[in-house]
Amino acid sequence: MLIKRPGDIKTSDITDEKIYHQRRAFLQAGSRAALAMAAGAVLPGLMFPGEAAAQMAALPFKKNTRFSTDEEVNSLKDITRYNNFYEFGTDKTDPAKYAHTLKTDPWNIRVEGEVENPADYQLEDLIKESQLEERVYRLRCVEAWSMVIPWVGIPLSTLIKRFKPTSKAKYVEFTTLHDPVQMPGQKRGVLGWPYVEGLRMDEAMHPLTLMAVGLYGKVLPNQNGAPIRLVVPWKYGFKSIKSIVKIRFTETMPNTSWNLSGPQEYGFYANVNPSVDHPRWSQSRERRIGEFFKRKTAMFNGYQEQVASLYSGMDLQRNY
Ligand SMILES: Nc1nc2c(c(=O)[nH]1)N[C@H]1C(S)=C(S)[C@@H](COP(=O)(O)O)O[C@H]1N2
Ligand SMILES: [Mo]
Repeated sequence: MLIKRPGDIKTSDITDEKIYHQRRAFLQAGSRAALAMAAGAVLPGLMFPGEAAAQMAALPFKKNTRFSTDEEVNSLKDITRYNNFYEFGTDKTDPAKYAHTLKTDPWNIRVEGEVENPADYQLEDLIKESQLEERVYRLRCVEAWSMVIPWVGIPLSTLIKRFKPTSKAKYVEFTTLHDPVQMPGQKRGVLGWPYVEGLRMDEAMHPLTLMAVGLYGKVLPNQNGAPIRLVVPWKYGFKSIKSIVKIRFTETMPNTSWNLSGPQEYGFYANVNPSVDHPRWSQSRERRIGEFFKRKTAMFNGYQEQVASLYSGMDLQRNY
């Protein structure tokens, strides 16, 4: 497979690849869904989704090298066609095929609970008023594969400071959109819907924790959790909840979808930890997508230096 560093990637490469796939999907589907996709594109009046994608284009961002790995990034193809997003099916290729039914503009985020400024925020405004950063992070799935992804996003701490949680707020709960029409996978009971996740307040405020709105310098593709998803690089991928419509500050530990579906297998913390195995498989190694040989999984996915202090004194065998 093709591995490139972000600097080597020409905008034209990405745009061309995107246009190609969308046009192909358009031609193959030739259906109402494809027309809906064209109609729902960011720029009204453009009939061909490929052209809309070309315009969607670049997000303004500043590179954050301090928080970026210099490992090779995965290709756009890997990042956008090997996904977990059960709202669109459980196969890795389902989200790329079906997530075009999600309408991401306009997008509202409700902020509620233990917070001084509860409100409905328009995503567009939050983005306009923030400095977007590019950060290249490792993502490690509990299923023992991993990728390196050049995200573009806003540090979650920046948003939280703006929302002003009260002194009672000890946790943050995130909720994905619940709409079985736009997300047909929600018609099946593979998980409880909507998908929910949570972080302890210090984890949410940690400088590595990002709310991504883009990747590879472009608006986030639907299959990666458009228009806004969480990225917590030292935790298993499932903590990084997609297509977020609600952020709630709570005094008590919130429920999480995976913990509800299998408490023995998926704990609240879900820190990447090679010495605590999943009950059905080892967590000591992982396969980087695009590579053949497995590599060793690092404690906290390699972010130990930055995050270990969050868990000092905690038994990580018990709090998995
Ligand atoms: N709403 C929602 N968020 C989700 C999931 C999901 O099924 N639904 N899957 C999670 C899992 S298991 C992983 S590994 C990552 C995958 O993110 P990616 O497709 O951008 O690589 O998304 C996470 N966020
Ligand atoms: Mo995952």
